Amino acid sequence: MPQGYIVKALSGYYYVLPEEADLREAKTVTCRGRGVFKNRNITPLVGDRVMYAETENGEGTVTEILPRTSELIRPPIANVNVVVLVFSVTEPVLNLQLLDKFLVHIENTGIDVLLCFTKSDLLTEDDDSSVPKEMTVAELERITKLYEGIGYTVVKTSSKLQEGVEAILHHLDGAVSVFAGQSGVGKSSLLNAMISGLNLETNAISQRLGRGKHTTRHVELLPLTNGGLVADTPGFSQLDFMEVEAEGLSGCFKEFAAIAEGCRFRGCLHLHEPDCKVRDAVAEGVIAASRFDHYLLFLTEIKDRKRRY
Ligand SMILES: Nc1nc2c(ncn2[C@@H]2O[C@H](COP(=O)(O)OP(=O)(O)OP(=O)(O)O)[C@@H](O)[C@H]2O)c(=O)[nH]1
Ligand SMILES: [Mg+2]
Ligand SMILES: [Zn+2]
Repeated sequence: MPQGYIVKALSGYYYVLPEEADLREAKTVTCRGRGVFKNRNITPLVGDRVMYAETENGEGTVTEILPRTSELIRPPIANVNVVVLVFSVTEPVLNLQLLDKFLVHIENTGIDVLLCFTKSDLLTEDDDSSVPKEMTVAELERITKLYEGIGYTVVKTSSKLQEGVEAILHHLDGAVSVFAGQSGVGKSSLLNAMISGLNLETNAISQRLGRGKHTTRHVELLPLTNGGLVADTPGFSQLDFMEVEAEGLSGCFKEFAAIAEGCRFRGCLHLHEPDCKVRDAVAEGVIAASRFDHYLLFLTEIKDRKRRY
């Protein structure tokens, strides 16, 4: 029985890309799910590797879902190896608290992350810029060093100038990846710059609201010519900590992990416990203050969430 990847799910149909297909042709087989899936509460996801049977009308039936290596809930997608976390240097303004929140969620899934700063063409040179929302070259450099120091790969791009596009492609070689980030940061624009002939809908940010308006509305995996698959996703601005526990939060801050092993107490929350090495590291500047501030903030959010239920 043939195998393939579900690259799109829409209105009860699964679009399956045959495994051996020439990715540049990207001819998919339109499939229905097997009847028993519904009874067993099985939902095929975009990214699923499946077995399918071809039916007489040229369509098909997904008969089996192969074991998943990962499963994301938002966006709903399976078998992702890399999340490309996309933030624009400005428009919308770079929000490090939101960036750290996304990172916590991704670290919690265990999937690799590639950090991408878009719209580098909008960086300003002057440090005492009169427009406060603008981002300077030096400031982005500082932020890049911070996240590289933690161990993340950071790529700076401009879809407008076609800058950094090759670097992104290189990092996604052969992977199943997903673009995540706020609405309007330029995810679809970057994909258009990466894949020749692609023309995803993109949209200017509403000036009045100062944020994007969710131009991309569904999840779809697009073939990269180097053999990878990449998904554009609708941007989202709200994330909650439904899946992260207070005890697990520290472990989602990558640079805390090794240091926390030196804390006197196992399960130290780095609040007021004696002999807390994480707090020491913050005082010494080894851990960035912004990261620790966000840790404390998220910890409070998690505890408040618990109280509400
Ligand atoms: N100056 C500049 N503008 C860009 C760049 N990339 C995207 N934009 C603009 O930013 C706006 C939003 O781009 P999109 O690609 O639609 O953003 P998105 O992240 O896909 O947004 P959603 O689909 O709503 O999540 C558009 O007006 C783009 O023209 C860039 O590299 N430089
Ligand atoms: Mg989009
Ligand atoms: Zn501690």
